[in-house]
Amino acid sequence: MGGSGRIGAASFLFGMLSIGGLAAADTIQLVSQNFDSMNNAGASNLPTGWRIERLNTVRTLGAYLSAGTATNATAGVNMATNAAHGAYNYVVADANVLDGNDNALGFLSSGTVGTQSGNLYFQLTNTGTADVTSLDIAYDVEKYRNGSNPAGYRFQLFYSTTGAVGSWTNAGADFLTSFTADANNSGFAAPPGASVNVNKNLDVPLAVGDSLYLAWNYSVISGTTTTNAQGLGIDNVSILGNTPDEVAAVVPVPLAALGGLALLPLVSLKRFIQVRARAD
Ligand SMILES: [Ca+2]
Ligand SMILES: [Ca+2]
Ligand SMILES: [Ca+2]
Repeated sequence: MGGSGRIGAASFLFGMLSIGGLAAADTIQLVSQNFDSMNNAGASNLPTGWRIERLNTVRTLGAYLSAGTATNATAGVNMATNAAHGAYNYVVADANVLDGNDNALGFLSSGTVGTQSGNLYFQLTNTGTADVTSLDIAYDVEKYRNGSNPAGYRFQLFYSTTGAVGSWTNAGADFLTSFTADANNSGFAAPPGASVNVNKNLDVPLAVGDSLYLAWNYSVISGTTTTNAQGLGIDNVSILGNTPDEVAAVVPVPLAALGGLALLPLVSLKRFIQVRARAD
């Protein structure tokens, strides 16, 4: 069949979908990660695709490829007031988890040089069959120790198409989680002492097969004094990809419009065109 027949069929479908009001954005789950499969040691490997890094400079990002693949410290219940700075595997007993422990990944600064910034990286790849036009990114920021640093501490999300030094874009206030100063540096008998859920849209596309690098930067909110830090972690990361050219409803297509393919359960105009192309 010729191209004109294809265009006619597509126009017919547009009309049908708008009349029925069936068009709806679809989403695909790209990531669901609670870190709970990690072991409970200080030196614990991160799940595939994740990297972790400590830098000597506040509010600074490095490079995905040069970051490490394991934590170097662990804490949980009653994190010590004199705990060392580091990249932490935060571990808390939880009977609902298969290995009995809920894990989260994060950092603690101190006055000692070594963890003025803590960066948690993830290489997000669209392994699906549909291009993604934007991302719904959700995660929890959990507090494992208070800190009396008057500037407070934060996690800020950044993103990059390469993961290289200097390539990072700030994801904005929607992805900034700040904690004001606490009265002390105490841990918690039942951590986390606070948990803030972030669930926002990041208006960045991700074509099939492409990668986007994400970086959660932990650091003091302002200034360069990193004593009396708060211990913060990231947990329960869920990333959905929005594919608005998908149509959730199943639309019957008349036999004539398909040239013999019969009644096709059509889930998207894009797929219809792909089917048409194969049929041709
Ligand atoms: Ca675990
Ligand atoms: Ca967890
Ligand atoms: Ca948790």
